[in-house]
Amino acid sequence: MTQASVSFPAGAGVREVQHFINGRYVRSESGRSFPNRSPIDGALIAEVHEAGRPEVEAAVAAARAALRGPWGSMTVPDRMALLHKVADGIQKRFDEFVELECLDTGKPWGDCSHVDVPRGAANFRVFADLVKNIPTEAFTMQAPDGADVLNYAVQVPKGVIAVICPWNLPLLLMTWKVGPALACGNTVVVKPSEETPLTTTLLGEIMNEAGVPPGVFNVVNGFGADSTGAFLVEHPEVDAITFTGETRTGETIMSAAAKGLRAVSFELGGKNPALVFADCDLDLAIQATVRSTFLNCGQVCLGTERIYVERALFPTFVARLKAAAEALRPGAPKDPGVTLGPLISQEHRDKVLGYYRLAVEEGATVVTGGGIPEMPEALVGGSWIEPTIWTGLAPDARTNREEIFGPCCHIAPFDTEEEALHLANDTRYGLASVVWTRDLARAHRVAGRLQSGITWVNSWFLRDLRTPFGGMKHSGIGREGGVHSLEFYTELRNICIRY
Ligand code: NAD
Ligand code: 6OD
Repeated sequence: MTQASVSFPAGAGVREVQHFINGRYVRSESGRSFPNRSPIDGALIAEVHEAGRPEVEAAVAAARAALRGPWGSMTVPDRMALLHKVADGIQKRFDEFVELECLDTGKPWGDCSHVDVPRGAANFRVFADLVKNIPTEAFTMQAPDGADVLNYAVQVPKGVIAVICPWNLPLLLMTWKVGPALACGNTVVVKPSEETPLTTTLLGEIMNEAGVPPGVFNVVNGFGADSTGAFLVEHPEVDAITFTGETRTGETIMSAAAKGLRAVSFELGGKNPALVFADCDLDLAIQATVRSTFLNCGQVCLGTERIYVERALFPTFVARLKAAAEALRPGAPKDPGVTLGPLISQEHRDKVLGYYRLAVEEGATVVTGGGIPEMPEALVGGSWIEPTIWTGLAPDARTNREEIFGPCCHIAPFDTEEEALHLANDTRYGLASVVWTRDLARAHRVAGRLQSGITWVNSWFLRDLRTPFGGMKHSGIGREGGVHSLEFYTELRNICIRY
């Protein structure tokens, strides 16, 4: 593997992950760092510098200054050309990004090279192309004295954007925000998850290689509460905050954002339902539900944790999903045939195993899984866990109501469309839902009544990046994607000229 030259200077095989501020990699003034361990075997993969207030201060100051520099006066075509160069840079070092993302998350190489890294590049291209083609509103009118008037709207950057990211799709979710933020002319300070700092930090090199001016893209590494994340969102020179993570963290960040009345965009948790009607294409439904429940070891916010199946199909569906779950092969990212990685950390595994125990206490029948798989000796230190399916729980069981964020789901039967809708919507979350049916009229009817930001019919995790993305209820605030991202990352100004 190519060792990244600047961000991870090799030191006895363990990377040193620094911050990326004003176009340079820097260490923490305090010398404080924390270990980054592989979820595959628990091995130490990096020492990560923890940004204190001085580093956050420097990053925000650099981002503020960059708004006044060449970046601020760059033409839109030039800015968009730079963002395409960033995408090219990710593609040029594709394998390095895949390697680092796999190292940090433990996910299978195939998943990372088909989903995470291609989307990392696409997130720059899509928004660069979109911004170039965005129209503006303009009206001509007459003033009372008959003078001509041109009244039009212009979009200007919001300023310095704090980007706070989770660990499940580190590069994909970070660039999903950084791409549009930069396309709109803002500057960013990114705080990757403490669990997954590698690809975000590497992106600094790509920015420099592409010629993005210093200070436009900054990275501060560290923890959330009482650490880097909190220092960043509290910083008065941050103009807006975009965050992906847990609903509870969103509440904390929202109170920090209240000071100074900063805008927020939140992509939060979910407890997503799938409704499977007896007339569905069962092969397709099983194939996609295995992905929606177990992809990334169940650590996808759009993943399915509650499945409702029309009673006639219930036993067959349960048996088919069980067989498919048991066919998943856990293992290291590059091992041939591996389809399941570990959970992100031992701490997260403890949380998920807590739910595995709770489900049994709440009266669940364990259809499959429920524990820790036997792994080869070299991998026993990893945070491996069995894909798990339950039946038999009451709708108000905590297992059925709280986001687990692991490779698990509960399957329950339903008798009528109305009942299925009631069960699906009976949650405080509203991120995603899936409907499986061949009946087009039903598809429209049910999709229209589901309370979630996105509903997939006969598919999952498929969408045009120009469409809105976000959650209802406790799953988010605002929408990103296409012009909706541009709404968040710009201020819309009204200019009225009498001439
Ligand atoms: P998390 O909320 O624990 O952490 C997310 C980020 O916030 C991390 O970088 C963390 O350090 C930081 N953070 C924590 N406390 C903070 C504070 N007080 N101030 C500032 N920053 C703080 O989430 P996670 O465990 O990393 O990710 C999993 C969660 O993310 C799940 O709930 C999942 O559903 C959600 N998620 C949602 C989406 C979506 O699109 N809706 C996408 C991915 C993940
Ligand atoms: O595809 C995306 O843009 C997106 N935000 C996906 C979120 C996945 C959650 O884990």
